[in-house]
Amino acid sequence: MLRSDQMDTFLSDGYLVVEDAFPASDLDDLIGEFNGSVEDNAIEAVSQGLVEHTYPDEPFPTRLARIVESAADRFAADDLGGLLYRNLTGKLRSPAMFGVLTNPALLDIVESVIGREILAHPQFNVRAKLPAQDRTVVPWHQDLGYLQPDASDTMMVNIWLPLVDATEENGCLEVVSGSHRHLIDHTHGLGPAGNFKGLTDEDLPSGDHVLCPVPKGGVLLIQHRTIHRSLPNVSDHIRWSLDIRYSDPAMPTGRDGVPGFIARSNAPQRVVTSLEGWDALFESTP
Ligand SMILES: O=C(O)CCC(=O)C(=O)O
Repeated sequence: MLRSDQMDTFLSDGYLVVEDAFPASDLDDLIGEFNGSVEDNAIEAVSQGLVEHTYPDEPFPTRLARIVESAADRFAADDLGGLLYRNLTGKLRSPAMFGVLTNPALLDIVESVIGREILAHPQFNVRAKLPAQDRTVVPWHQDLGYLQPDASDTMMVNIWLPLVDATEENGCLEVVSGSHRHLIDHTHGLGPAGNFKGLTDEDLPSGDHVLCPVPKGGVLLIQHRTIHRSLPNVSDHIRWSLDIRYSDPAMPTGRDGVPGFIARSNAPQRVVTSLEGWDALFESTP
């Protein structure tokens, strides 16, 4: 649970870093899954001639980057929708991802803010942010700018958590303190690769710009109007991260037609307790 001073900061500034939210080893299963996907994808990419090497001895924080760098056509290898990123980006549904989304320590933090009825929100992302990769440098934005406006009054707890220590050098997030009180129209075509909706410097309300390095096992909490961006990764390794969200199941998610799942509730029969249960929601959604 958050302490009352942490709650006060989250509500007044619109963000909070909790450096020791859960044991870093709680991420081992997910990192294990990602290692397996990096390996499987690399073997297939070598057999297709897309890349030269699988780099089996390279550790998790660098392996995918070394593999991509080995490609003769780096642009093709670095296609975020392509083979090397299969099961490594976006809205991945897997056993370990379900495990992180239902991590009791994370749900305790969320419960401190929105109470015991908790929906794991349908909008979430796995991100592998490689060094010197323009397409993963995210410009200033509010998450609400990416949701339908009916979610405007839904209190959300947006949790950003790194799978390696996130630093200024490898592209941690930066927030505008107090910006959660504003709602600002977003513009298409921003970011160094022009691939994101976002806000220009001129759009920003006043408020301190605060860099938010987060160690592995820690989290950055923001709200759905908190203005934030991610910095370029100028390190030699990948900044792996998840951004996941939680909200009150009784309130609009801003993602009509995409199911979230009940992760905690006073009515135990409502709680989804397995990946299969989460998958089943997609089968029953028209
Ligand atoms: O992880 C990143 O680089 C960007 C994350 C972000 O902007 C978000 O979670 O809304």
